Amino acid sequence: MFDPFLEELHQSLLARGGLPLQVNQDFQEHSSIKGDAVIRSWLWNVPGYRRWRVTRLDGAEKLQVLNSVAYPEYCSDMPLMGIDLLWFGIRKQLVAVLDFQPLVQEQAYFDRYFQGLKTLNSRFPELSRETNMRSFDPNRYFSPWLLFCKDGSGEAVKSLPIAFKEFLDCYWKLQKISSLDLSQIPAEEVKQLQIEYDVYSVDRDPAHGLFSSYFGKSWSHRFLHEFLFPASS
Ligand code: BLA
Repeated sequence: MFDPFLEELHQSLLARGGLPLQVNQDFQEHSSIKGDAVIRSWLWNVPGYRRWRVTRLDGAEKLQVLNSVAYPEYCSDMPLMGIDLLWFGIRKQLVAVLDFQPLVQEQAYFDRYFQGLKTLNSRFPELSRETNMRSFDPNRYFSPWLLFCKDGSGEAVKSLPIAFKEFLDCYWKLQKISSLDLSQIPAEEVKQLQIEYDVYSVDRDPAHGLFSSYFGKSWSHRFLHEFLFPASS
């Protein structure tokens, strides 16, 4: 069900001068032990970003996932872009998280980068209802205006395509803000904060259990440490 979103994202990357990079064969495409799911990943070289990864997990009617993170170059203190879309077929539930993941939780930083996301958040209340984070700390690498829902009513599914497109458009605009207004966090600090993002996320990400059940512990451990959050190892 997330193929149109994947297509939208990839088209958007191409339009911004993105070029696909070779992904390690082990991670490019991998089937689950039982053969009931396939996980595929892409890496993009996009001007202004040091890493842009995309992962799609197709577990047929049981589970669908689209996940992506953009890491800006260290010379920009722009937020990372985080996408985590999950569809659990058995409980007919959409879990959607879209955020500009802030490097720091400071008012001046929020004022600089979050006007657009703030507006988007207020326009899509059905995608912004969830407040309860069990594994992550909402005050670390998440913004107060993230789009976050766990919805079984079908309401959020309807508005997701338009919200997704606008979310991407809104993120592209940050590059302009960042280039007009010189990065205020020094590059060395941005680098440390991006590394900490990987170190923090690899421990907290609730994908661990899910990956292990489909792909076994060893592959999942490598995928998490080497592809999803490479600065963690
Ligand atoms: C939640 N993400 C989840 C959950 C799973 C994943 C299984 C729990 C869903 C539930 O409530 O039942 C799955 N995470 C994945 C998968 C990948 C992954 C499959 O990284 C990799 C392919 N997660 C992100 C990013 C964001 C994010 C970039 O990877 C930010 C936008 C957010 N995911 C996020 C949040 C939750 C979540 C906030 C809710 C977790 C909580 O309750 O603390």
